[in-house]
Amino acid sequence: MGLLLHSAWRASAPYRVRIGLNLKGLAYDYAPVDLVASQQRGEAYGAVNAQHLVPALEVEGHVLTQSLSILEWLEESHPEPALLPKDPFDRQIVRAMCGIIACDIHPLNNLRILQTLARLNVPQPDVDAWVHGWISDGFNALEPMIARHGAGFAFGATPTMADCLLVPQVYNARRFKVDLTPFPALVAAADAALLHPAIAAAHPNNQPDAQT
Ligand SMILES: N[C@@H](CCC(=O)N[C@@H](CS)C(=O)NCC(=O)O)C(=O)O
Repeated sequence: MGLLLHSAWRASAPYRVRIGLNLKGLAYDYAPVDLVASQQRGEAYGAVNAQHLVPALEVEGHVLTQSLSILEWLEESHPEPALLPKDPFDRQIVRAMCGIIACDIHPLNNLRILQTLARLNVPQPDVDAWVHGWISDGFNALEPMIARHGAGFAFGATPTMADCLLVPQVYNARRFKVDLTPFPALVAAADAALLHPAIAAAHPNNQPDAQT
């Protein structure tokens, strides 16, 4: 099966999908989209993803968008190794962890939101407070969940979808210099996950379009 991932090295939504693909052991081709140059807003990329956001995953004539639903597709089409636990209540917890990041943190800190704040002339200290506030708000909810359910990874002792989302969000938090000291369990899980070879390979610095 040929897979082509439209990605951007530092962007967290494609980073989630790279982790998922690597954990499933699936090789893919990489199509870089330059977000700084606004390539995602152009006609060419719009023909791939009408929402003008990365990631998009091309597979067998289909174009899959929305990172969470791509991860769900991966899980359904390639069940092993499983990224969701077997028990329905456990699966729900993993999906809730994903929801905190994908629905309640990331959309508020996305590039287009930060560019909107800049256009509205919001002073930089207020932008920083916005970013830090929403990340910390979500992490406040995640920390006790990971402390309770994590056992090396965010949930349990093997990587799940929660790690696919947590690792990029912690990368983002560090990039924006968020104080992570109130979140020891969360940080420990994210840092442990980074040692997993499949997750390490998905790191922004290891992408063909990395600018370090
Ligand atoms: N909910 C979408 C979010 C996708 C998204 O926001 N991607 C960001 C990069 S992390 C993007 O393409 N931003 C470009 C922009 O804001 O113009 C998903 O999970 O795939």
